[in-house]
Amino acid sequence: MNNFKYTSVIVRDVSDSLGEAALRMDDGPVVDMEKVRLQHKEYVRTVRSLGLKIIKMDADHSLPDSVFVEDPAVVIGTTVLLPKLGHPSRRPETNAMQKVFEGIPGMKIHKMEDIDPMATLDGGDVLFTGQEIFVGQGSRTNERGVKVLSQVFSGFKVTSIEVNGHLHLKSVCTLAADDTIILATGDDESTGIVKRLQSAATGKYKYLEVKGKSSGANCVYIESNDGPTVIHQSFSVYPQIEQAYNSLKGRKIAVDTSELSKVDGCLTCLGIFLTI
Ligand code: CIR
Repeated sequence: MNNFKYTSVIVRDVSDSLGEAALRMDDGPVVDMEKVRLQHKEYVRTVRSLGLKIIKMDADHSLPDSVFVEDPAVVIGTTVLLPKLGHPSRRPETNAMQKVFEGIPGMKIHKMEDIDPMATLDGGDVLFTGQEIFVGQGSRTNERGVKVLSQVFSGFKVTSIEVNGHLHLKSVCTLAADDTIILATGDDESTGIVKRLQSAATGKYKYLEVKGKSSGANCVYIESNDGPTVIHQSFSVYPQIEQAYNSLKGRKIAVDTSELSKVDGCLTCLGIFLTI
């Protein structure tokens, strides 16, 4: 299976209500919507430049967090899980997502709510390494959500990792190459998450650690026609990540989405990558 040989990506235009109403873990600086739109455009332009077809969903201004398409769908190959999102305000996001997948021939769609109405999960908690699936269990994903994920993706070993102090598992641990996981260990909580993942892992991985303030370590790993590529955050905004990414082989492209980080968005959350 060519797990990361992507052909297309689902993205969604930015909601006008993001700045005012998106969920955020901390009250912080005001979001500059013009900057958000420019950064999102640059992300889409970069992914397109890698030869991927863009499947663009219209913005929904009643759903402030809907640009973060990673959360309302988990896709491996032709199997799609539409989760019941952990936060109630985001749950309607799966409706438009379902329509998109119904329009793609060959996709097998599973709705979490039909399997277990009490289960919740966000796609940001799901780290697929090609060898196994790790799933963060914390504020958004519950034990029943983990169980449904294991049932739907029964061909893979699924291991739950307790996540505290951070929004999602992928806020701390992301795939940076087909055998490499980048780990952010900037605080006690992330160090704990990383330790739990490393001791539960059964696949063979290299680990790359980002010390100091951990935000910005999250990246997107893509095998396009041009070979493996990592899209990471800008070194000038997040100097603490530079050493780790410089030690990675292959092509690296920086895309600055730091304005979205004000509402806890990272790079993986902006796209759903498809191999079909
Ligand atoms: C939320 O709290 O749900 C959004 N403001 C941020 C979601 C980011 N999602 C992701 O990294 N997968």
